[in-house]
Amino acid sequence: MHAWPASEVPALPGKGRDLRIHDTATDGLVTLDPGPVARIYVCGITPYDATHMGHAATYNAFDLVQRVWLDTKRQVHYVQNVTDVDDPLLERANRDGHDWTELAERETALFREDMIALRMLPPRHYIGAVEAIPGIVPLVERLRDAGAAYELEGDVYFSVESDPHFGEVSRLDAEAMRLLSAERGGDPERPGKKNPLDPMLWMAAREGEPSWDGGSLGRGRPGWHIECVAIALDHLGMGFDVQGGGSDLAFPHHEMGASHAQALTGEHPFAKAYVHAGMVALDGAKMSKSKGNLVFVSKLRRDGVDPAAIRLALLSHHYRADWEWTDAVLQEAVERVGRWRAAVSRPDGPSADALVEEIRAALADDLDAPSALAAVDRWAALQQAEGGTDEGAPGLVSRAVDALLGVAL
Ligand code: 5CA
Ligand code: ZN
Repeated sequence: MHAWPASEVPALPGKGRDLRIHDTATDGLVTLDPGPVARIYVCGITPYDATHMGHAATYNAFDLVQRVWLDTKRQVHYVQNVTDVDDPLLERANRDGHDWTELAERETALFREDMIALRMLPPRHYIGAVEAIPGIVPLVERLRDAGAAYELEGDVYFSVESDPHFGEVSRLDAEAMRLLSAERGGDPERPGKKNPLDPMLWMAAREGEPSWDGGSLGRGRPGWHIECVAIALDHLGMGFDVQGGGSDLAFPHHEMGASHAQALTGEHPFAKAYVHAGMVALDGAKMSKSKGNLVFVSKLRRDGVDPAAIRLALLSHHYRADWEWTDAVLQEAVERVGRWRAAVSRPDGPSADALVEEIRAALADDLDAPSALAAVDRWAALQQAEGGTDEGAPGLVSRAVDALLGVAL
């Protein structure tokens, strides 16, 4: 699958700082020490509806990770998937009488447009679940042959007990895991499973549903977690730096993914840090495609809202916070972008060298975008109140805001 074109990242004087970020598995801050090539996997969309502000907030967080690393003069090897076959996608296509492949293609195309508008840097590899199937089948066969997976009425399940590290990503107790498993695509009630939490690796072909050749597994389609594992192992290998997604993916998705990979390779850990963005709500409930309480990026764009303001609205909340999207959040961002543009449009201004370091320090400290915005606000206020004589300053601010925050002034 093709990704989308990258917006230019202006070069800044000096060098950024190493990223310290919250890791769900240790519930603490870790300073990452990637080599010259930092490796990150971020879970992509299930393309049955348009990009909403919750998705955009999550991708914004990981775009900042990429920008911080680029500023440390590293290369970034960023991989993202598209879950282009899964139950919710097939259900939506059925409900609306659409072809599921067309629905997936249309929504993925719209997602790309939204990502371009928001200046999100593209992944280096953008891989669909369907195109990953030839790589998934041998992994499931290997797990089965090693005794880490078993068959139940033609379906193949992963045995969570095969990974001694199972539970270490989300650190939840058994009851919480069971509840979340039922809520998020698992089937803890299905009789015959060795452990109610065991997730499906391969689903035998169902009447009226698409299926693929699964070699010795028979025709069917892949489970959700193994999709991301196959893509991550293929393009990044074990022990990559960051596994990212919204906090709703910590369990079961990232927990199961880590266990699949650890059982497959005998190595630990799958990722050095598991990083999770908070949930964006609307009208008091998590924004979700299944609930339908959504604000779409594409709708705002059609209404003429400046994408830079949408991006600033996302940046005005710490990525780990759960927050609520409101008109006031957007209005504040529209006003902020106006103030910043006025400030950088003057021929000179107060020196901005310290500001660049403040933005760098804020982002390196667990992606503290609100503090970075506050620093730019202070510079813009000083420019407004007193101005300055540094001829390079407005240009430097504009470049720094673009390179580090993805906002084009
Ligand atoms: N395709 C899978 C991941 S492999 C999936 O979860 N797709 S998704 O379309 O449901 O979500 C895409 C990303 O957006 C995930 O990282 C998810 O955690 C995040 N996300 C979904 N809803 C919200 C929300 N309300 N707030 C913040 N992030 C969200
Ligand atoms: Zn995923």
